Amino acid sequence: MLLRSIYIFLVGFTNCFFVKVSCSTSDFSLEGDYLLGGLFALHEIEHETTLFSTEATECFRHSTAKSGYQMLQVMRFAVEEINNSTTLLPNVSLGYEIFDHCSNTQNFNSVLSFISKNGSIKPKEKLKNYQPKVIALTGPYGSSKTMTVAPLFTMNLIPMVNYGASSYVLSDKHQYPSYVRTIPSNKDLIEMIIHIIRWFGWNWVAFLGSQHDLDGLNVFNEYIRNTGICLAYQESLSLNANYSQTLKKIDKLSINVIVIFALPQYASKIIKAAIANNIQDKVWIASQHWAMNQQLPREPGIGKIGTIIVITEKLLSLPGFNEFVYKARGTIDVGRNDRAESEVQRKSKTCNQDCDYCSLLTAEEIINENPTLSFAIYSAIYTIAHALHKVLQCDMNKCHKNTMVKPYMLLGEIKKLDFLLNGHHIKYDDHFDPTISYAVVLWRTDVNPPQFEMVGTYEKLPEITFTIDNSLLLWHNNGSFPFSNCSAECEEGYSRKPEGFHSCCFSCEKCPPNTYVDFSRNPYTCFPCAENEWSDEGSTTCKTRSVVYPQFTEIPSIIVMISTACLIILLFAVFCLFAYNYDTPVVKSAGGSMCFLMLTSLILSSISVFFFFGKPTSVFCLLRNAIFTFFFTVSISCLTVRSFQIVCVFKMAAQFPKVHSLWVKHNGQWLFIAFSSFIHLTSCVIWMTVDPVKAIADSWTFKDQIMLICEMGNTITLTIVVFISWFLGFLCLLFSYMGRDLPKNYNEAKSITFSLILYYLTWIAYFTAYLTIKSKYIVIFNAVAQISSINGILFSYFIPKSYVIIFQPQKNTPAYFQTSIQNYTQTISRT
Ligand SMILES: *[C@@H]1O[C@H](CO)[C@@H](O)[C@H](O)[C@H]1NC(C)=O
Ligand SMILES: *[C@@H]1O[C@H](CO)[C@@H](O)[C@H](O)[C@H]1NC(C)=O
Ligand SMILES: *[C@@H]1O[C@H](CO)[C@@H](O)[C@H](O)[C@H]1NC(C)=O
Ligand SMILES: *[C@@H]1O[C@H](CO)[C@@H](O)[C@H](O)[C@H]1NC(C)=O
Ligand SMILES: *[C@@H]1O[C@H](CO)[C@@H](O)[C@H](O)[C@H]1NC(C)=O
Ligand SMILES: *[C@@H]1O[C@H](CO)[C@@H](O)[C@H](O)[C@H]1NC(C)=O
Ligand SMILES: CC(=O)N[C@H]1CO[C@H](CO)[C@@H](O)[C@@H]1O
Repeated sequence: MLLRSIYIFLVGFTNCFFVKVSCSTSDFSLEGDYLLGGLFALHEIEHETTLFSTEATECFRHSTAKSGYQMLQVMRFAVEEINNSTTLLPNVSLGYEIFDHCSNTQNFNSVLSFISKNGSIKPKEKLKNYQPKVIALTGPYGSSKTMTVAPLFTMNLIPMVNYGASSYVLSDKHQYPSYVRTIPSNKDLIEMIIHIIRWFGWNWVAFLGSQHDLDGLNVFNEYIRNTGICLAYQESLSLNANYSQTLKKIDKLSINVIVIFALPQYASKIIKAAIANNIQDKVWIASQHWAMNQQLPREPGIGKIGTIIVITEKLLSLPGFNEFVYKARGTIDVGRNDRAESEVQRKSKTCNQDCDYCSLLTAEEIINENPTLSFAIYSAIYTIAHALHKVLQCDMNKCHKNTMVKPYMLLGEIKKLDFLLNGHHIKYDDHFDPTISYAVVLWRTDVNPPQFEMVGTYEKLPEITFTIDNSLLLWHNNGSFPFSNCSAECEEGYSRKPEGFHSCCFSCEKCPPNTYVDFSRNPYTCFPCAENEWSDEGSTTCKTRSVVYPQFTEIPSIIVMISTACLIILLFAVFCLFAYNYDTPVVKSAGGSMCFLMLTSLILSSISVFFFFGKPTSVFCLLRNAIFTFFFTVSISCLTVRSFQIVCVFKMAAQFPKVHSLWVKHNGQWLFIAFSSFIHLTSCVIWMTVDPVKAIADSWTFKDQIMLICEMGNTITLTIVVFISWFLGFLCLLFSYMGRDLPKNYNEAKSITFSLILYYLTWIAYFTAYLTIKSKYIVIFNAVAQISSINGILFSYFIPKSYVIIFQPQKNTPAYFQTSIQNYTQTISRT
């Protein structure tokens, strides 16, 4: 940078003294109390020659740029308006010096002239004493040209109020302290482009920048982070790049949205290449550099390439400008006549500048040029004027003209400015960037002549508001909305599965059952549902499961409970009946006191049925199963002993009298009951402690329900428990079978067999159902199995005896029993 500056300096110096500037009246200069500088590109250099050549560029040798001349006229218009104004700078006149600045590196005489004082430059002069020729300047056009010359102005804090350099590097006030601009920086433009892309929901875009404007691409890459936009293709083009190859690549990648962030000469090459290569139906988003280009929309075949959306500052017309141009042309026309007469005279008119085409342009040609930057130039001049107004402490009528005006003073005032210009707020932020509103403009290439139609706006102040009127947009393919995503969005209930490098490219997968996908949370994951929730395949939410268990109030529960209550009442009644008739032979033959143990056990085991209903808890689970099993087994062991004793009395007493007497002496029946009950109780305790039954929530049987059930505990211990009671039952069956030919009133073979078979069958049925049927009502089967087991014993064993006690008292006498025993003994001895 330093070397370059020194080089520029030297080249400039030499030029400065050779090109002697002295002009009276022309488009390029105006006398005034205070001079402003203006740098406009009236010519365009197609190919810059190498830097290290000592020759200064002569702009007029290069191709013309009519828009530059129009910009120059805008500046002149603004200055004249300010001069005419009686309030802004009363009795103070502004003048200007304007130069054609066409080269990035090789025409600095203008710049050096601006910073010189009375024809010479004193680089080491103090800021306070420094009084260059111009108090401020506007221009040049383009970021790289600006960056090249900026050091010469920023060195002495001469305000550069720029209308045409948008690089965001220039916002850095450490490097460019005196750089002010009236056009948006690239950062703002890129933000705006991203807003457009997001508005239409595209995520697969290409970005074409130019080598001169690298920061557009950098800013774009930085700002699309976290927006979901994928930059599918990017390239910074040089003027002699192979454009058709680039466009073909873009087409191959199915990118339908192309951002062109480049100066007009690049843009027109791209658009022309697109037309030549038959690239069709794309959306082109244009940066403001070429937004309002006048030639491109007239290009034949441009309608085919798709829709062109451009962003630009809100187009603010300059009232009075057209009249100004017409008037100015009138005077120049006179000058042209003069020219015919005297070549020398013409030279002196344009003086420092050679601009042949300038004086040949008609007023219409000037007015019809690209108006994009007009307001930027206009507001740049007004910004300087308002700052000067403050520095000179002007009021409505007069200014303190004897105040010394130094450039750095203007800069300080510009920072604080806030004024209305044509109803538009002019204000600068901390980076000297303007707070501006933009317009989204559609190129109507379908009409003749082509038109620019405003379809949306973007305001930065007071807050960012962005609107597009979708109904105004005419899309290229018969109005159907253009698609530019790498992958189409997944359907509801499908999650994305990444494919390749870009986050926008994915395939879709249906979420499995009991998971859901929530795009606002993470579109790439199927989240599992919570424990108490469920979902079908391909869901976006989970539904709550219903919690089910047999409730007290349900009909089946009520029926079961009522019948259990009846059963208990009946058992209790039998208990009372037997107690009342304790001394009768029927009760004695039925086992006497043992009957009360049996009945009590049966009553207790019936009570367990009530624990099947209501919300299961671990206590309920324990009570419903363990109590029943234990007490019912006690009853069975009583029955077993009972059958055994009958067989004993009648058969063994005769054959093994010693054994019988031992049995009687030691209360064998109670010992047996106590023993078997103890064994069973132990097994029950083991069952309950090794792996206690507990209430669990079954969420796997039904997808939409949680069944509250009791787990059956350890299978082995459970089997032992069941086996003991079943084995006792089996013994009972065996003994009653042995005593099947005993006297009728002692013979319980049939009833015991019946009750035990019923017991086995109901439990086999229950276990079968338990293994096959899945329902909350399965526990009711369990309860029914318990009730019927109890009923079996009650109805086959106790009810017939009760019947005899109540209705056949004649059979309930010792005499009757004696008779039947005698009959039996006779029968036995006969056989
Ligand atoms: C400035 O004033 C002159 C004379 O009063 C008038 O002819 C001219 O149009 C004015 N210019 C502008 C830009 O208002
Ligand atoms: C305008 O300025 C000139 C000198 O530049 C001065 O002679 C004249 O009095 C001023 N007029 C007013 C109204 O201030
Ligand atoms: C400008 O320079 C010329 C000679 O080149 C000299 O006569 C004149 O006094 C100088 N003016 C100022 C204001 O220094
Ligand atoms: C651009 O590349 C294509 C091949 O992709 C080639 O055919 C064409 O000649 C090239 N054009 C230029 C100007 O280099
Ligand atoms: C647009 O519509 C016209 C007729 O309405 C049809 O001929 C043409 O193929 C359509 N173009 C597209 C891209 O759909
Ligand atoms: C394209 O992707 C964006 C998100 O990146 C999304 O909002 C939009 O709906 C998608 N468009 C289509 C048509 O799938
Ligand atoms: C060229 C031009 O418009 N000059 C004007 C500058 O302003 C003064 C008044 O402030 C006019 O008298 C000039 O005509």
